[in-house]
Amino acid sequence: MSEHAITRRSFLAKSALGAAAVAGSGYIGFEAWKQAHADETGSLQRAGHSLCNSCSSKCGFTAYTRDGRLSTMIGDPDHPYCDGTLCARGYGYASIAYSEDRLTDPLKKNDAGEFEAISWDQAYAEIAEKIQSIIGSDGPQSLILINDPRPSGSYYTKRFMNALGSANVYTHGVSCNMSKNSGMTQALGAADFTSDVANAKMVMFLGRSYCDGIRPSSVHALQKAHENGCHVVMVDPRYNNSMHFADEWIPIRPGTDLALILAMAHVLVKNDTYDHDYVANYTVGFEDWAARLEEYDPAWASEITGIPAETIERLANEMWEAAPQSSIEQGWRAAFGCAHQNSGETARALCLFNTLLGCWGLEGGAYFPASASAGKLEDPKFAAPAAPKEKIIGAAEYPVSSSGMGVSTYALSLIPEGKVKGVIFYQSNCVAGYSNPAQLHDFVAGAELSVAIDVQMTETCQACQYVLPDTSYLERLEVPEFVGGTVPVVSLRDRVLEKVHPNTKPVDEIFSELAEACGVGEYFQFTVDELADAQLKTVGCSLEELREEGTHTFPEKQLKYALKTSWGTTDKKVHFTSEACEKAGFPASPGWLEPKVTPGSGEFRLIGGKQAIHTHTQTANIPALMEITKKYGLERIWMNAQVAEEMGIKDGDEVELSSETHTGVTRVHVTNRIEPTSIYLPSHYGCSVEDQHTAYGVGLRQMDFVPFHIEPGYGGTMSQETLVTVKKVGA
Ligand SMILES: Nc1nc2c(c(=O)[nH]1)N[C@H]1C(S)=C(S)[C@@H](COP(=O)(O)OP(=O)(O)OC[C@H]3O[C@@H](n4cnc5c(=O)[nH]c(N)nc54)[C@H](O)[C@@H]3O)O[C@H]1N2
Ligand SMILES: Nc1nc2c(c(=O)[nH]1)N[C@H]1C(S)=C(S)[C@@H](COP(=O)(O)OP(=O)(O)OC[C@H]3O[C@@H](n4cnc5c(=O)[nH]c(N)nc54)[C@H](O)[C@@H]3O)O[C@H]1N2
Ligand code: SF4
Ligand SMILES: [Mo]
Repeated sequence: MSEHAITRRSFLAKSALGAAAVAGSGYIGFEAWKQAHADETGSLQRAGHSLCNSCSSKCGFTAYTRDGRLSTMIGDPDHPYCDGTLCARGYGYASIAYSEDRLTDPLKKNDAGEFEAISWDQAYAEIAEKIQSIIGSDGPQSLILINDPRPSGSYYTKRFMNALGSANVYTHGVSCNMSKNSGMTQALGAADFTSDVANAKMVMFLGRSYCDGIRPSSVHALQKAHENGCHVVMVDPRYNNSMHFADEWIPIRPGTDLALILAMAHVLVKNDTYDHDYVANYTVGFEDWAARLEEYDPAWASEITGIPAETIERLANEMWEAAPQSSIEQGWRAAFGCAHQNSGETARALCLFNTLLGCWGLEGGAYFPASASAGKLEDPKFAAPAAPKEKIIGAAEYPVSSSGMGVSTYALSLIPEGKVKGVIFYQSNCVAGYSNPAQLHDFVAGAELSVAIDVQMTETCQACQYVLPDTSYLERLEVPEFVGGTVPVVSLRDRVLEKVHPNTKPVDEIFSELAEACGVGEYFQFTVDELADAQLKTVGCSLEELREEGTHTFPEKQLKYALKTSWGTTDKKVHFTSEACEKAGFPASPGWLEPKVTPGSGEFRLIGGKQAIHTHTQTANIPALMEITKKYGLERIWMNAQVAEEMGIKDGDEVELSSETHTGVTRVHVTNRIEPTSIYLPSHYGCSVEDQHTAYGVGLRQMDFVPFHIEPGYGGTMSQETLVTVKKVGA
């Protein structure tokens, strides 16, 4: 245990974060919970197992009801992401089932722009007629579907669109991690490695905060790293909440992480301190990068990043001294998931830097999780529709983007010219979050057909002609979810509550019935129960067994540490150079690429970031979570204290925030916890839908301040390529 771990932990034990983290190291089992609530447990019933739907981690838990109402949830000890603890959002979001703002009936927009309830039959018939008419006139490729991948969502949306003949199924990737994953794929032929932080000697985080952008198992790993004396470095324009478990804060100017990586790589190559064997045996193109790196010394990077040259040099040397038990963590969203013009190239460089450390696959280095998946289903009723002949729209225009996620915003931008005519959204608030909301609204509103399937009225629903009400996640069984980890698992989202609103329908029914109406019902001649059972039988389990077990582990597939020597690229090597990148207009190996915009005098770069108690746009309407926002003024923007003083702005002042696209008024939090060229706007606020009675009008929405634009080659939304000014209201 490192020296300061003791003092920090005793401090932490008093804080909410500490309570969660400490609980995480020895999870609170049901027996302990029952004892603590002994006098209330009269009619408490195990209602079944489910998966949280408050974020993409989909943590597993067992649900308990009292008199049919959800009473408590106990996180699975063996779920790779949950690791025994749910986060505050997991508990808070469960109340969505009972939200007064739930959608209860299918809706159609009338000529006055107001929604009216219609029957399911009418909704299916009208939507199907429009789908068929669009296919008849323009072909199936003029239909697109955008979804946030969830177990049943991923299965049914793809099946439905492919049955119609369209390849255009998009995720939320453009505004999450698509650029990062695409850059990594260019270097490694794979994305999504895991830094083994709990066992590492040194880990560097580039704008990834486990204690803000929460996944419980990651928080636990970081706590362990800290206790084990790992040297944890947070490179972030903000002193984020993961600093509780870190040793150093390295404030950096947003959008400049690529310069930092290039300079650290320069130091290793110049000093000849890199893993020669690994580079010689398992990589190609090193010489090209080594030559390119010559110009990127720490003094050069210091000018760009604002980090002293000595610090860059020291960090590079320390990473090498700790190697191979060191790595740069892969990041997720804010810094280079989709943020800047250089996001994809930053991710590519990051992988190449880790390659110099020789850390791949080793304990304390960076590994790819073990995985499990369902086998092929033999019963012909599950046979998939033929794969569409054409590629997803955007693959040609953004050639190094990950086609599995797709450039949804580009596809939407083809609506005005008539190349895309119909759009369906499933569990996606695209309009509020994927790029500039006003522009996205106009695109969607101009479509010949637009449908949103959601649980509450959102900005995306408002832009559509039809809105279909899904059940809440607690009221439906879904396709089993296979999750990778050190021990991979399969886990079940099941019905743990009776339907709260009788006229809502679960996702599997909606797509199966809509398929029937569209004339492609032959691909949906099974229930989700039958599908789940058939999938589980391919891995030696069954629906009945998983209903009991909740999360089923595959211990025989447990991860074994071993140097990774074979990669997913064509020649199975790590690629320091990429032909695809070169064709897309980038250098063969990563070099410096400036962000699109750089602040001048009086301007700031607007950065976003998660808060531990909210998810994207979907939890702001949960009263218990919004209560916390209001109590602590969490919707405020952050401004550097010295800059604020120079501008005569005080903590709590009302300020006007303006960019080229939007102006809004909010309060300011003046703090030393942010570097001077950045303004931080928390990601979860600014809901503009009056029907969300709790969320409406609180705070500002980050994406309003960002113009509609797309990262060249990689297709990301460039969510932080915008400049803002700040003015005290009344000044
Ligand atoms: N509480 C909560 N947890 C979540 C989610 C959620 O919505 N809420 N969503 C989940 C999902 S889908 C995702 S993608 C992840 C996101 O997880 P993260 O990527 O960790 O999320 P962010 O908070 O957006 O960004 C992390 C940090 O990057 C910093 N940053 C911003 N710009 C830069 C930059 O240019 N360089 C550097 N070095 N740092 C920068 C921000 O200040 C912030 O502290 O979180 C997951 N977990
Ligand atoms: N403003 C803003 N924009 C963002 C982010 C942010 O934090 N703020 N985060 C970015 C990131 S990292 C990501 S991953 C993406 C995420 O983008 P999305 O995946 O679109 O996430 P949300 O914005 O939370 O919207 C989720 C939608 O699903 C709905 N929903 C919830 N439960 C159900 C259900 O059971 N069934 C159905 N049918 N719908 C349901 C919610 O009501 C909400 O409208 O957004 C990105 N853009
Ligand atoms: S991290 Fe929190 S919100 Fe996300 S799935 Fe797990 S418990 Fe739910
Ligand atoms: Mo995300």
